[in-house]
Amino acid sequence: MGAYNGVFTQTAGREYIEKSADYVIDVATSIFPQDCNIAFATGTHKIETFENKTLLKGGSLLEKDLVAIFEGLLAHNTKVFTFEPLSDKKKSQENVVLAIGSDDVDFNNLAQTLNDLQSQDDDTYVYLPEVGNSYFASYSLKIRQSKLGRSWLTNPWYGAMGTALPYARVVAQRLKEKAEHSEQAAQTEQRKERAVVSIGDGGFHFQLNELIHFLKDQTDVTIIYMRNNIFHLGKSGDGAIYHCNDKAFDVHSLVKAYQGNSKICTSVAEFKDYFKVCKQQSGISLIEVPAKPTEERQSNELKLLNLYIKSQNGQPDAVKAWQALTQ
Ligand SMILES: Cc1ncc(C[n+]2csc(CCOP(=O)(O)OP(=O)(O)O)c2C)c(N)n1
Repeated sequence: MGAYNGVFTQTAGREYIEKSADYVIDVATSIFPQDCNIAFATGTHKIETFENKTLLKGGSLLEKDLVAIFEGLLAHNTKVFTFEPLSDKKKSQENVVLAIGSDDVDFNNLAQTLNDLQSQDDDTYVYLPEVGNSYFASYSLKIRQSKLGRSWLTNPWYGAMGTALPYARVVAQRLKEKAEHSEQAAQTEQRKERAVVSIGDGGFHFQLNELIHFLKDQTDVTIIYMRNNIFHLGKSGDGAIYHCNDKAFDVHSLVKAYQGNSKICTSVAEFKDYFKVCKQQSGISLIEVPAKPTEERQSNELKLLNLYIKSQNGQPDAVKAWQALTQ
């Protein structure tokens, strides 16, 4: 049915969940509300308040105990029904952003750009979005199964920046080990996986100490460096405190010091072409994307969140628009 996160959901399953579901088995979600993003606290997550619900909580690594329960259920002789999801084409097109080659690439089309790339590629991308605009934009990513068990990893406490590069370092190490093992075992299935970080310039700059490890370990990573020269998410003024970068900063010289490769990509087409090149390169590959902190360049998630905040602040147009979206 696709990922569900209340009003932020863009998959066809949302309508079914909100209008047709009469019973819910909630699997492995029983964690502190503070640690997750139940519709980013807008109160629009229908599962959260659903009465007729069973919560299944596992206690083993990668939910192996819950997998056993589902294997048991599949083998059980129970009456089944056919579920026909609305096809993605039939659902409302209003929020669907296309990644058009000549358009500038930015947060508004980053997820779609990556989804296009992932859908045409047999290899899996393991995404590591950093808190900031990258984190919110990452909710529209369509992910594949990874050998690691997860292909979207971010800080479990989503408020804290600072983990994307250290997580990527370990993910890249593990992917390298797994690739080496399958080579030794002469396995025919040699699908590669790639660590893909998306990160703002603010978050990147205070984790730079991690970059040396990719060189030392000879591991591979693609870093999407969303450069807007400010700490944008949560910014509430124009003070110098938000200026996390300098226009003269040359990220390419930095990447070169780590024997990596990089390029500035402005259009969606350039981004897609260079992303494919990065996948063939070893070590650090960085794509610098000039991002603009304007409303139309924000991800759908951020636009909705801003609308919610404005409606909570009582702006009449925003109140109306939010009601229309949620009723
Ligand atoms: C350790 C830490 N410090 C500060 C914050 C508050 N904070 C959340 S997002 C953000 C801005 C992120 O800026 P950047 O990495 O440049 O990404 P952008 O939002 O501009 O895309 C800040 C300062 C935080 N969440 N964690």
